[in-house]
Amino acid sequence: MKTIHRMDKYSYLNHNPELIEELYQKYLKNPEDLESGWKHFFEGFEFSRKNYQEDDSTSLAEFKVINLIEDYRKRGHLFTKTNPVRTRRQYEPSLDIQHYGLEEKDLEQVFHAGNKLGIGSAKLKDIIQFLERTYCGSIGAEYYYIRDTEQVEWLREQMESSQNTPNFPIDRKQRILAKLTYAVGFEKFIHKKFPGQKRFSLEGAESLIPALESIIESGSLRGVKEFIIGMPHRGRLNVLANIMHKPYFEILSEFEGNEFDDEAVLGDVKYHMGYSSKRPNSKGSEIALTLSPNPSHLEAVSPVVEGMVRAKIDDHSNAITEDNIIPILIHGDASIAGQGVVYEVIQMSKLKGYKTGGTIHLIVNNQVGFTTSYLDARSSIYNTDVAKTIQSPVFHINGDDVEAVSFAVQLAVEYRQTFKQDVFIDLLCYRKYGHNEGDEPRFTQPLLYKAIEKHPHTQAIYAKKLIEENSITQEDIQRLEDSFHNTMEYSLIKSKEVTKTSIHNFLESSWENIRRAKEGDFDYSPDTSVDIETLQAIGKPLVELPENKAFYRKLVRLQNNRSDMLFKHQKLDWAMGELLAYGTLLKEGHSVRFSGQDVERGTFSHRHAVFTLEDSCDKYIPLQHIDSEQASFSIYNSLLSEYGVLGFEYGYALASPNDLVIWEAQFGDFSNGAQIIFDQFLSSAEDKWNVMNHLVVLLPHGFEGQGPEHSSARIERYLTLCAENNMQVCQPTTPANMFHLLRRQLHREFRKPLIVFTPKSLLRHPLAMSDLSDFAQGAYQEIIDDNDVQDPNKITKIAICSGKIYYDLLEEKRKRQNKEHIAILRLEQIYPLPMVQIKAILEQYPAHKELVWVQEEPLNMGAWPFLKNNFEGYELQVISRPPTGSPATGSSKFHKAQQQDIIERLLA
Ligand SMILES: Cc1ncc(C[n+]2csc(CCOP(=O)(O)OP(=O)(O)O)c2C)c(N)n1
Repeated sequence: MKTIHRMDKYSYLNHNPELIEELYQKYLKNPEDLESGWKHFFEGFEFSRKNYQEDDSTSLAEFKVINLIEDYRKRGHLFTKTNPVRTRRQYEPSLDIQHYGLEEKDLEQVFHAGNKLGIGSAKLKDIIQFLERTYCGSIGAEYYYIRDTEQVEWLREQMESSQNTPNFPIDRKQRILAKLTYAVGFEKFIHKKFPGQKRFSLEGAESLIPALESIIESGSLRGVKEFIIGMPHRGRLNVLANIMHKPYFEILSEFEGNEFDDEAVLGDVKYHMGYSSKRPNSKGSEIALTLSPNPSHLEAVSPVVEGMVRAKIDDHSNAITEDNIIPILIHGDASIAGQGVVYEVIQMSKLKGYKTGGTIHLIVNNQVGFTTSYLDARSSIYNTDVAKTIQSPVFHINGDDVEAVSFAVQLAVEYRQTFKQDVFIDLLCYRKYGHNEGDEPRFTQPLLYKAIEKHPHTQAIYAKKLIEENSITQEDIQRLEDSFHNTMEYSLIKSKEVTKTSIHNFLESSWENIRRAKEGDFDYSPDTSVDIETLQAIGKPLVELPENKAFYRKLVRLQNNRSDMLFKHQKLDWAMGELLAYGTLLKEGHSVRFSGQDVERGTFSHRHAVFTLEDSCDKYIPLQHIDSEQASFSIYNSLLSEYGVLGFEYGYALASPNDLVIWEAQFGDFSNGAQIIFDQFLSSAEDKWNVMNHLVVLLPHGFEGQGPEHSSARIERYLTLCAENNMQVCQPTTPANMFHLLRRQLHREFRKPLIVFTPKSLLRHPLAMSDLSDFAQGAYQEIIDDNDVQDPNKITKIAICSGKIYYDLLEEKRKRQNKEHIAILRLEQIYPLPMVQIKAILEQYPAHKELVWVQEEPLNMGAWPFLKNNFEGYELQVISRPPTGSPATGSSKFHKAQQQDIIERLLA
């Protein structure tokens, strides 16, 4: 239906009674056919008619008032007093009564429409005063676009019944003032004692502290036991001190730049560190708080926090549910508007694989990003407009009205707890200094900073208000300030005794029994074998489908083939290797979580971990039917995101050290969309923040003549990130080795991220099959010897390669005569480079004169650039494609010629 805009409505009201009649008839037939504004309009009309039997002209005037009320609800947020330091932009049309066909003289007129606000029949001027107070004061609410009428009604009721005006008891006011005093005092103290040191002060936005306090307090009074917070640099130290209760002296000691207490880590700057703590609420109940460590990369922590929360919800060994854990994401106004990962995270919020029962988003809106004005930072009116994609309410609040802040965030918590949806709080404030304390803001924002200079700080504004209303005395305030100052002075003295900075192991309790990796850990792989009987018992339900359900015939055939592989031929393909790895881990009590694009079936149709019924969309997941005692298996096709989803899975793994957590890229090259997570988390987090992680990343890789895209997962990039055994980079070539690799992830006493380059065409290659007995013995083979070699003493040339090219070389070598002097080894783990294992194999070939690395990637890519520098003790030559800018050719013929050339160069 054509949308009728509000301006049109007045003219309809005044000049087009026929059109109103037409709309009314439509309304009578089906109210849902009308735009919601008109629907509400006619509801009001009906209400008046039924209750007051009015004549037409009175009804028309009532309509106009109802229309005005509706517009306050819808557009009132555009006319609020929410900006503490400057006037707002002007929006047209305004809410002036003239725009509604009403006049000055109507102000004294009584309208029944007041009933819609719960104030009974009332004069128009009183109705407007009510609306101004509710919708145009310190709180601007955007909620009328929500399509779920129950939510709209609920929000309306909450806000109108209270007129969005808090009526707090004195003790709550005093608590708010105390928090504000600590927040302000903390920044001032550090500013004075450590001049010139970066701290990304919260000054100008100190009401963030009472806001968080109110979220935590009201959440915990509604049963919430745990909050996991993600936030950027700004105000982080203040949050650590005044919300997380990290001791002041510890924070102050960090300004000394001491070395870290753990020599094995490099550490990070103080405003990136994570922290976990337990503290009581006002009634003494314990609340667990975690602040995730985060990199400088704004918003990168958002998906990570969501993943952590979800892992806790999924873990059935605790009592955590969506009801009692809340993720809190704190954003900057520039970063929430500009960073695409925010959108990715928000799109996850209602998906079954990723939802966390609603996130509280808190925006520290200081109206500037570094030096950039909000006018250059977004096209949307509000920084929070992304909220509308998921129909979340947004509260824009004047940060100087700290009671309004406390009140609105409490409402946000209640909304989250009632509807389990995301909610946004846009805290309008300012930034006292430049981007950091040493940065000159007047270079770029002279006018804004003139206003800020003259502006009293939030605590002074609130203290004045409380004194004026006799809630507190000037002496009380002085005492509060002095006492806080003394605490800080004492903490400063104590901080001087600290000689080393301790890196807190956040989420410590989950990681209790897991040690850090040490020297020698990678010289071998642990036994990960499973005996044949157990493999077949676990495998049986994996190769079957329920009798009473109908499946597409090709799927039935697939399962029959799998059954034959397992029981008849005892020779398994890649998919079976993978499924048995998951199955055996599940049986051992490790939950498995797997997500990525199209992972349920698998991009290359090899996995089929999920079977869709033929006559419905129901799904059957064999890995969930292994045993009544098994751990949980979940697999989710993800939204089309890399950055957000990888960040989520990284966070999930952080909070679940005993689960196998896997993310698979559709093709390996797409993983660069998530580069920030690889750089800032997976490869470096252990060094920076002393946190381990064991996320498995599967990246399909291999040069198969399919063009420049999808051939290379960029092995070289991962290898440049490797040092100090920070992560594992592997490329297994057999199903059994993949099985052992996945199992190894949880069969060691420490945890490390695992990047696996996985096959595409090799998934169905007849040579890339493994005997069942290979699963029943041994461990992950970091390097695989050449089993074709008859007499090791005759080997003069050794080729080492990795991945699919092995099979190309093998097939060609077998075809040719007189190649018995060449051995082909497979490097299945490129990092940590298994030199101990490599040496042991090379020593078996005493006559070898030539050692050559063969790769299908161009010379400037693949493992070669890494091996050239790290293959110590041997002279290694190389055969590869020539160096190129693009990873692979778009011509399948040229691809074949290049591949053949590589083979020739080895075998000629
Ligand atoms: C992804 C990313 N790009 C650039 C930067 C550099 N940077 C640091 S702070 C900042 C401005 C952030 O503005 P806003 O989100 O409004 O937060 P504020 O600093 O104003 O609190 C920028 C661009 C960054 N940290 N992360």
